Amino acid sequence: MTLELFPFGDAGERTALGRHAFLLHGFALPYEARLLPAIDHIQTEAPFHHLVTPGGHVMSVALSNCGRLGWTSDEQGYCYTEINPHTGRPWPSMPDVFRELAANAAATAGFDGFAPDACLVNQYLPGARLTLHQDKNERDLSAPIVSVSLGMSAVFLFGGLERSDKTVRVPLKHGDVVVWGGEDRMRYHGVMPVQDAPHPLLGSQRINFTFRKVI
Ligand code: MD3
Ligand code: FE
Repeated sequence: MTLELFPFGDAGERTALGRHAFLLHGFALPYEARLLPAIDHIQTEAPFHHLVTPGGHVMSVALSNCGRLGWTSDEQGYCYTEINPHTGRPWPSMPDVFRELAANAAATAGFDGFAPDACLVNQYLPGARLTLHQDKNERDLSAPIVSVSLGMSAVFLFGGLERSDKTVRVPLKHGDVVVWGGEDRMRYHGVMPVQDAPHPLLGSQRINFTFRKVI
């Protein structure tokens, strides 16, 4: 079963998605002018790449990373690495504007002192989707995850602690930031196939970055 939520909030508003999960509407908008060149730089240093799942499927979402650790996959499965296996170089460092945005969003949601060591940068072109999953490869599960959505809108699916639990559909728009921690940290989640409705600044793509404290 799927429930509709109604978080078409205005910038500055906050919607609670759980006891420890908050959608901060438009929270990234004041950072936009500094974020876009930073994303261009990351993309040049560490081009987007389609990971192959342990089951042998090519993911529709393309991935890059910045920060000390990057999320990638090898024959064994998924892992965090210090070296980008596709370039042989360390991941680009986390831009100051990324750190500021992540820490300020986390503090606004009640998580002081958030210092992420990894940032996954996901690129969705029209049709790309992310099936329901949990993020459980981080050693520090006490830290929240902060996610920033830019470009085309997407419908986020927010489930429970079991894959079969009902999901809530949450529209995520350009500039929205979500902070997930505490009892909501291990919830199943995913992204519905992204519709092609080009964004004035980013065109036919959605960029999402998720900040994590891995170690
Ligand atoms: C809820 N990315 O990279 S971000 C992922 O929009 C991922 O690209 C999605 O799921 C995206 O793993 C969603 C939001 C997110 C990240 C981690 C979570 C939501 C979460 C962990 C627990 C609950
Ligand atoms: Fe995830």
